[in-house]
Amino acid sequence: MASLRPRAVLAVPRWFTQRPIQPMGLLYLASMLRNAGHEVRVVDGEVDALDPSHVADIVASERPEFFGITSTTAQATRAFALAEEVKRRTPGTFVTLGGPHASSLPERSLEECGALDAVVVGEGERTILEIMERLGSCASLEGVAGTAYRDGEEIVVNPPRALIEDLDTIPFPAWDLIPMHKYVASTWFPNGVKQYTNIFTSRGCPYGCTFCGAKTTWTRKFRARSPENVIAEMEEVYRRFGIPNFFISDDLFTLKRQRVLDICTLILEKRLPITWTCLSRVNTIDAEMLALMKRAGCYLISYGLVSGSQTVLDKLKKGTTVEQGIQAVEMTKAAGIKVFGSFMIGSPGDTPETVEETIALIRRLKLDEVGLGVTTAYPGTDLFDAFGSDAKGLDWDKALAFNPSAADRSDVFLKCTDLDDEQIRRLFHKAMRQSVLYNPRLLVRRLSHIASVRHLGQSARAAARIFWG
Ligand code: B12
Ligand code: SF4
Repeated sequence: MASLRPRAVLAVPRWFTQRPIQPMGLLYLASMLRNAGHEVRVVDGEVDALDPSHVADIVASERPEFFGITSTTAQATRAFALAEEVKRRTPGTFVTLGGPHASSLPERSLEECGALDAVVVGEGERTILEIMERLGSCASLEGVAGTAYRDGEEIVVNPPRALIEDLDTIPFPAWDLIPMHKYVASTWFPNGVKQYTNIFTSRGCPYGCTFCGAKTTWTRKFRARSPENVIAEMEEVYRRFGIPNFFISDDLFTLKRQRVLDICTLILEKRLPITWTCLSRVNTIDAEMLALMKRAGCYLISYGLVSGSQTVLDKLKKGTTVEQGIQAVEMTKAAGIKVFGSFMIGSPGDTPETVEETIALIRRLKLDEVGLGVTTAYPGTDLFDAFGSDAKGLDWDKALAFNPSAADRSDVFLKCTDLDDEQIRRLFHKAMRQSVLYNPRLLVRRLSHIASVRHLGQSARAAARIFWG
């Protein structure tokens, strides 16, 4: 007899990232659904280059009860287009959006995309199970915490869902549902490393940087998995897929010192031959900790250095100093760990002079990798509340303004500075040029990590835009 259980298809909309990243949110949801006995399929439209019509074909053939899309703000227009196509082809399927964009703007998402039956706000693992139960009994989403839904012409917003207290209770991501070999490692890993896996050992960050949207999904509460549970996941990935490289994508992996030491000690005790990278914050590390991290396989640490101007750091409520940033970089290099530094141009308080301070800092630090962005008021951030919440008719497709790898992005999306667009463009390109020109090692690293003809083309176009406008 055919199963009467509801089935789900979860999808990432096609986009244009240089290197697609495993859709961790969907993989967690999928493993949760499977554990509860539901059949589930994950479609990564980005890694498999699937347009909405292709994904809609898959959904039409599967005829699932539930179709869920994940999306950041930069992907929202594509996510809406995908929802419309699926709804048009398979009207009986319940169509939902989750992820940072829906969590930041639930009502607006339902208003802007008529094909969405509901959106999920925040942590999704328990919410999706409850939605599936409701769909199974044909009931509405009335009272389902962490959702907003359409009830006739009305949009109903339910109360938020309580966070999962013990992260160890969440099953490991369902990696077997995606083509793991297609996710290619970047300069965040040693040359020659082809594959890697994302891993989250904690959720949330207590700090209050005004440009950050992490609080939308996780609140400011920090929750962590036990070191044993983290190591068990690493061992499983290594055993099942032969992948010994991990990108610890936690908002702030190094927040709890003892926990980091415990994880490193376990890696060493188990003699796991792994390489890993992580995201950190300059006031949460010290020499002893870095030395152990290095011994346990840490290859690179990414710091949000943000600006060379203390005034700008303070305006962004970064809560760290330029000097702490310099010391953290030096300490990390001294431990033999590579450093990725992220900077932003066009923040509140930025003037041509403060941007020059940022450029001077980038030149001085001679980082192994530099990430540069134009400060953008993304939904879910304090900056959005200050600069963007009243803006009407925003084109989410432009939310990656000035990202040099994004084709034809030349206007600033929701800027938060007095600098005009032309000044931002000029200073941004100058910072890009100088971060490379004064640091030839960085150029060599980037060239040696070019992964495909598509990637080569994107990189060449980006370089042309930076060097010749
Ligand atoms: C890894 C990462 C990336 C990767 C991959 C992005 C991707 N699309 O997966 C890379 C490096 C490419 C990247 C790039 C960018 N990123 Co990014 N990134 C992250 C990071 C650190 C982790 C994402 C993740 O995997 N989280 C873990 C999983 C478990 O969480 P999740 O995806 O949110 O899923 C949970 C819930 O949201 C929900 N859920 C999610 N989807 C769905 C779907 C359904 C149907 C349901 C029911 C539930 C549900 O359930 C899941 C489990 O609880 C987050 C920070 C963060 N705190 O999440 C930033 C973050 C998502 N990125 C952000 C930004 C701004 C960007 C960029 C625009 C930066 C830039 N200027 O270039 C680009 C845009 C890229 C894009 N494709 O849109 C912002 C998003 C803000 C916003 N409103 O969009 C975040 C929140 C960072 C921040 N702290 O502000 N990013
Ligand atoms: S930018 Fe980093 S340190 Fe600041 S709030 Fe976000 S995750 Fe925390």
